[in-house]
Amino acid sequence: MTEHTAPMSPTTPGEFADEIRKELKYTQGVTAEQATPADVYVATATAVRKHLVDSWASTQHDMVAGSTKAVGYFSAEFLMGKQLLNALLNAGLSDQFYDAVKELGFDVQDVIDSEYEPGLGNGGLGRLAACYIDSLASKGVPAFGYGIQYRYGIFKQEFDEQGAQVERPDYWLANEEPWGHIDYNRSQRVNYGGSVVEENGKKVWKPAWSVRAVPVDYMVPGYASGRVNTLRLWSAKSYDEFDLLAFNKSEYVDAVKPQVAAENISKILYPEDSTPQGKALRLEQQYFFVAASIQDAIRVFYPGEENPDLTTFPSKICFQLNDTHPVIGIPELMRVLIDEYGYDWDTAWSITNKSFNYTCHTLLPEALEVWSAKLIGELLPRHLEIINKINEQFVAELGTKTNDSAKIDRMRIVTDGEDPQVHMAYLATYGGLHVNGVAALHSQLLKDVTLRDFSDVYGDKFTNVTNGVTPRRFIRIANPRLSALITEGLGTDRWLSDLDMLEGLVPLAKDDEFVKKFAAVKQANKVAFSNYAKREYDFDIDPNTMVNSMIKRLHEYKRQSLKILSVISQYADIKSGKVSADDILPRTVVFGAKAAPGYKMAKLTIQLINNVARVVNNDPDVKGKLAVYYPWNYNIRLAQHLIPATDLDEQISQAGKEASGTGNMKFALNGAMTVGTLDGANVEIRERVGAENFFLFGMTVDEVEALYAKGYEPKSYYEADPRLKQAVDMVADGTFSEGDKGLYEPLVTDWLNKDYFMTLADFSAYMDIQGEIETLYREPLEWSRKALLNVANSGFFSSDRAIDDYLRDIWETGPLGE
Ligand code: CJB
Repeated sequence: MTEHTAPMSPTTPGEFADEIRKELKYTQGVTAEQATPADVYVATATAVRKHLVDSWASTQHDMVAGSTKAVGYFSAEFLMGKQLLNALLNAGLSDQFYDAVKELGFDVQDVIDSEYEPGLGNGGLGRLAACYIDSLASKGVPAFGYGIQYRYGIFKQEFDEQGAQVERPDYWLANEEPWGHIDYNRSQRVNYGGSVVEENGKKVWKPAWSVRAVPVDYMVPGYASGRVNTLRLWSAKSYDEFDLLAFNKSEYVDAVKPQVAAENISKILYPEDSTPQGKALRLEQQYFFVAASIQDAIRVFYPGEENPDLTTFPSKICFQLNDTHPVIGIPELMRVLIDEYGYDWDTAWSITNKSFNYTCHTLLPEALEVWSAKLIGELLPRHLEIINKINEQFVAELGTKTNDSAKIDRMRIVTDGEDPQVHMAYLATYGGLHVNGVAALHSQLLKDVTLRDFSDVYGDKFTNVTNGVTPRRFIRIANPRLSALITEGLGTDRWLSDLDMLEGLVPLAKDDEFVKKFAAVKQANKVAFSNYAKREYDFDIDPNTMVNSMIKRLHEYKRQSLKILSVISQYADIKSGKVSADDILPRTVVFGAKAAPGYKMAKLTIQLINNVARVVNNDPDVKGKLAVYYPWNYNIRLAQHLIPATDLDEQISQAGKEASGTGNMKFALNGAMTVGTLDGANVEIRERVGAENFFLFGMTVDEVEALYAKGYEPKSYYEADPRLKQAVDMVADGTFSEGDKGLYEPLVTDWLNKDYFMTLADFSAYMDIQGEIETLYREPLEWSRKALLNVANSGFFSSDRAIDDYLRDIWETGPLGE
C-alpha cells in the first residue's frame, strides 16, 4: 500500500447510525430508546469491527498464501489502551461516529467513557508492544501480537486517608468486552510437569497435567494501510471441567480444584516492573503463552499439513522476544522440532536460532530473569534437558572462541554448583540471531556493561533500535487540536504515517502568528485537562499556571523523590517569603504513578507525595503559587489527557538506569519542554530537538560511575546545600505527617546513608536549572517557539521508524506483497 492519508469510509453518518441501531437491536436486544451510552458503545464497537472484517480476512489470507515473512511479537504485556477511537480512526469512520451518535441522541463523551480500559501491562514495556503492533499493521507488515488475556490486569490504585496506595483488583472482564473474539475451535494444549522417559531410543515427555489455551483474537487495524493484523491473547481453561466423582462425595471444593488451578494461569498480571519475580506461576504463564503461540504459528503457516517441512519455518515467521519473559520459547521450539516432528538436534538448532530475536529493556543486572533449574525441571522437565544441552553446546563453542575460562564460567547459561540457575538473557542472546537495546545509550551500555562478555564474543548480534510511539494514538487521538494545527501548517495529514514530515514545521517556528496558534492549542488543552481533572478527581487545577508533569512507574531509579524534594524546597521558600511574590512562577505539579505492591520505598514515596500535596494545597500562604496533584490510578487514558496539557515534563532518572523511556517522546511530540538527565532516549531527544531546547541537568553515566568508585556519601550533599537540608528536615520533622517523625524515617535514613540512585547528589543541579526554566516560561512566545521545535524535530520517535529499523536490521521482512 502506498497511499498515506487514511481513507474515509464511504459510509455516511446516517448509514452508520443505522448500523449502530441494528447492533443494538440484534446483538444487545435493546431499542435506541432503551439504550444506555454503554449499549451504544458496545453496538458501535461491534459495527466498526464489521467494517474491518474483510481486511482482516484478506490480510490473513495474503500472509499465508504469500511469501512475505511475518513477525510474531511475543510479549507478556500489551497495554493497549481503549480501542474505540483508534478502531474508528483506522476504519475511516471517526467523523461518521460523532454525527451518528448525535443522531441517536447520545453524548459522544458518555459513549467514549463507557469503554473500560484494559490494563494488561505494567508500563513502558507493555505500551511499547501496543505501539509496535499498531505500526506493523499501519505499515502493512503481516504480524501477530502473542500474549496473555489476563482476567485481572494491573491493579486499580486508590489512596487511603493517609495518602497510602491501596491496590484493588481490576476485574476488567466483568464488563462487556466487544473487541476480543474467543475462538474455542483453535485452542491448543499446553502441558506441564511429569517426567521424561526413553522409548525406543527417543526421549518422551510424559506430562502430569495440561491446560487448554484458548485464543482471544483482537483486530489490529492499520492506519491507511488497508491491513488488519491480529493480537492473539491466550486464555487458560481447564480440560477437567468438573470431577463428578469428588462432587458426588459432596466435596465440591475438591471437585473444582483442577479447574481452578488451570485457570489460575491466566488469572492475573504480575504487577512488577523492572524487577524479577521468582514465582512458579510466572514461569507457568510464560510457558503457557509461548507454547500455545508456537503451535499456533505452525498451524497457521502449514494449514492441514501433517508432516510440514519446518526447515522453511524461519522464512514464514520470526519471533521477537519482548524482554526475557518469553525466552522459554527457545527450548520449546527445540522440543517441538525434535520430539514432535523428528528433526535431529543440529537441524532443530539451525531453525530455532533463525527464529528468535531478543529485545532487552533494562540495565539493572538484577532485573534480568534467572530461574532455578530445579523449578524448571519440576515444571518442564524436557525443557531443562534441552537447556542443559544448549548450555553444553554453548560452553564448547565458547572454548573455540576464547581461552579465558573465567569468562566462560561467567557466561554459562546454566550455572555450575549445587543449585544451578538458568540465565534467561544469556539463553536469549545465544539462542537467537539478534539482541537489541531500546535507545542508543542503552544499547551501548548493554554491550559495555550488562552483556559485555557476550558482546565480546558475539559482537555481530548486538544492535540498537531506539523506541518509538504511535502518532495515531498519542497525537491524533490524544491531541486533536495540535493535530489540526500540524495539518494546517503542513498542508496535509500525511505526517500521521510519515512523522519525519514534522520537520516541515521548523520554518513555522519563526512565524510568530503560527507560534501563537500553537500556544493557544496548549492553553486550550490545559483548560480541557482542568475540566477533566475536576470531573474525574474533583481537583481544581488552574489552567493559567505552568503544568509540570511526572508520569511513569514509581521506582527509586526514576527519582520521584528528587522531584518531591524540590517541591518541598519551593514550598518552604514561598512560605518563608524568601522569594518575593513577584518572583514566583505559579506551577501545578502533577504526578501519576503506580508502585509494585511489595515495593516499600516506592509506596512510602507515594504517601509522601500525597501528603505534600495535602499540606501545600491547603496552605493559604501558597495558594495560587504552587499546587501538587496526584491523580490516582494512572493509566493510558489519563496519559492521553495530561500529556497534551503539559508545559514541562520530568525525565530525571539517574543517568545509566532508564533504558529508554517513551513518555519523554510523547511529551516532546505534544509540545512540552523536558527537564532531564542524559539518560535513555533523553540523549537522542536532546540531540534532535537541540540542546538549546532541552533543560539538561545532572551527572552523566561516567560521573555516576566515578562517584560510586570514589565512595558516595549522600550526607555531604545534605550538609552542603541548605535547600536540600531544609527539604529533608521537613520530611523528617513531621511537617508532612501531622507531626509523626517516624513515618518517613525509612526514606530519610536511605537518603542520608545510602541513596543508591544519587538523588541528593543531583539535587543542587536540579534546583539550579529551575531558574532557567522559569525565565524562559516568563517569555511565552519564546517558550512556545522552543516547544514547537520539540514537536518539529521529534518525528524520529515514531514507532513507524522503530519498526522500519527492526524490519531492516533484525527481521529482514517488510509489507505484504512487496
Ligand atoms: N521496562 O516497562 C518496563 N518493564 C520492565 O520490566 C523492563 C523495562 C521499560 O521498557 C520501556 C520500553 O522499552 C523503556 O522505555 C523503559 O526505559 C523501561 O524501564
